[in-house]
Amino acid sequence: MRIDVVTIFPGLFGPFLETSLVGKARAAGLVEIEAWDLRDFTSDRHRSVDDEPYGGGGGMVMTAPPWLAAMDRIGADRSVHRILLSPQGDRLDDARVRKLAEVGDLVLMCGRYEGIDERVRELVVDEELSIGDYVLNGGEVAAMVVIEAVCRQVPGVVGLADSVENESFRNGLLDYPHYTRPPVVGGLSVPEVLRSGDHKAISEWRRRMALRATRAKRPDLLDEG
Ligand code: 9D3
Repeated sequence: MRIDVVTIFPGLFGPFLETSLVGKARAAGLVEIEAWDLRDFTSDRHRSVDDEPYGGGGGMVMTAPPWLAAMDRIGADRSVHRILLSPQGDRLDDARVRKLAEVGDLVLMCGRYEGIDERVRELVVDEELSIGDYVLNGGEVAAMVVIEAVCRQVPGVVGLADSVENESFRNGLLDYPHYTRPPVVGGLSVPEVLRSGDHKAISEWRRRMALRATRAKRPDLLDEG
């Protein structure tokens, strides 16, 4: 799995790519991720990436040439799947994440300002994704969401394949409640069954609690299943 990110803020990705599961996956050579600076693909003295919109109106629009130059270079030697993160995109969900993990070579394009010149979309974008109905300042945080979710699906990244398999959304249910030491916190005890050593009873209790949580908070997940 290789992921290239193109952004005017490559610095945002530094610690993110080095920390936790994503950092370990890279260190283990399971995923290769690189953040490119869009301004490195400009050809003017000011390295500008935006201009005023044709037709007027407020705000600025990202110009096409740096994007086209970046897409010419990234993936020139191989076949890549180019994803534009944008509020107009299809909503990201677990099914889409699993599909992306199977693609292999992804390029994540992070927009800023009011948006990108429409011709970039027409010429080089394969897929457009949003992470939800709220306004972000640009695609960078959304790209991190895609990276983290996709990396988890790469075989070997999550130590036990089993834990991905049993994960929330995979079985269509929300998670059951978790407890660890100490046994009493603020007067609240750990449910007795979890300390019983009865693995069958524990597993039944967890299933029951997962169903209860799903019914209460996300009944839509039960309808679909
Ligand atoms: C306030 C500006 N909006 C006018 C209707 C349009 C707009 C343009 C650019 C709103 C947000 C953005 C920047 N957002 C993204 O690039 C973005 C995003 C998001 O805002 N929400 C959820 N997913 C994504 S993916 C990329």
